[in-house]
Amino acid sequence: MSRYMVLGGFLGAGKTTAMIAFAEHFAAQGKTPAILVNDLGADNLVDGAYTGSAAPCCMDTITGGCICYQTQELVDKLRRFRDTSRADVIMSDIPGCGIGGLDHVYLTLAKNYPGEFDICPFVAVADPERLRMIMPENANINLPDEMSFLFDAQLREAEVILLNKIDTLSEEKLGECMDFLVKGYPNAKVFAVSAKTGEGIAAAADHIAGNRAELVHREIGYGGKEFIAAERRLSWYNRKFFAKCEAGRNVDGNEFITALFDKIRQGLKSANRNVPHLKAYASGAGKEFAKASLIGVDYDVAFDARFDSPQSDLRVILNARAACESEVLDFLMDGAVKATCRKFGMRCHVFFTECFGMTDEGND
Ligand SMILES: Nc1nc2c(ncn2[C@@H]2O[C@H](COP(=O)(O)OP(=O)(O)O)[C@@H](O)[C@H]2O)c(=O)[nH]1
Ligand SMILES: [Mg+2]
Repeated sequence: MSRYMVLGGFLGAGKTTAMIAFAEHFAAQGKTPAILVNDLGADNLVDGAYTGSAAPCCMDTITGGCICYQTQELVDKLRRFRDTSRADVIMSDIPGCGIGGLDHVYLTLAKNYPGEFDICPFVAVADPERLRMIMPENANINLPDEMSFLFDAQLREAEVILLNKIDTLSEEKLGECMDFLVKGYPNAKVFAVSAKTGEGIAAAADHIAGNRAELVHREIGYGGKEFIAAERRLSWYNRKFFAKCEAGRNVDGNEFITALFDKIRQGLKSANRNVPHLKAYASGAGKEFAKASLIGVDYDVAFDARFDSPQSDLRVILNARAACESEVLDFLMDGAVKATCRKFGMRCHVFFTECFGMTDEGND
């Protein structure tokens, strides 16, 4: 029987990076891991492209909505991983607000497909930088107040909390975060990890894969007033475009992405909006690709992969999950893409764009 685990957590907390790190760990143990990438929009996902390139395992996607509300498709994909790929550990993430999977995925699978999947403890990935908003320091991290509800609800829902990005923390700060999580969320087992460096990943992965979910409902206010208020603040933007130099010319693809992100950052900052997660995956004419992330307008652009050589053209997938109205986001993103292409002397062909608020028609 395949084991199945779901990782919840806020935008940019490190769910995708943690799934890839877990996959590396399981593969090194001789297991066959698989990753199911899930998102709300159409199939133009940075996470899908990046996981396909970077993870040592099979991967598939479910797009167009959360796995919480696509049980039949989820079960089809899980069965295919189990029966065709012979996967023994399957991982997937929860998009959107990053909560609700315990009821909508775990309890639904247990009730409607009893005995089919070995369900592991429910996981929340927490970014220490975001935790500052709900910790005693009550930090202003330039996100809407409504997000506090989500950060807390994610942790209350979890049976296992991964305090991620510990490579960025001092000993003192790590102690404070662990103390806060262990005392504040006594129903969860807390692991301190860095999905980036691999620290703590083996112990956390073995614990999750070696245990079973309790399969008991936890009251987290899903669907309530605070939940809806938080959802209303978030919008999704996905674009796929092709940027091409004039014949004989090249650009530095890493600089292109940095300039694009800076332009988006500027636009959002001047509109007093934010982007909890902005992601780009760009591939060139050859096999090289770059992937970058920004977890807010006040942070640095982080590259998970870079181009080593100049590129004559770039196929770019751009995903933003923003605290911004969808109309404003659409306008700003389009302007930033076009301005950046102009700056680099590239022609821009847009293949696909979608932009929606989480509570716009059809999405709530
Ligand atoms: N420093 C550091 N960065 C991390 C770690 N895990 C993830 N990141 C970075 O955080 C950003 C968001 O990670 P991602 O896995 O895409 O988050 P997701 O939205 O939860 O799937 C990326 O730039 C990652 O490289 C970590 O352990 N340490
Ligand atoms: Mg992700």
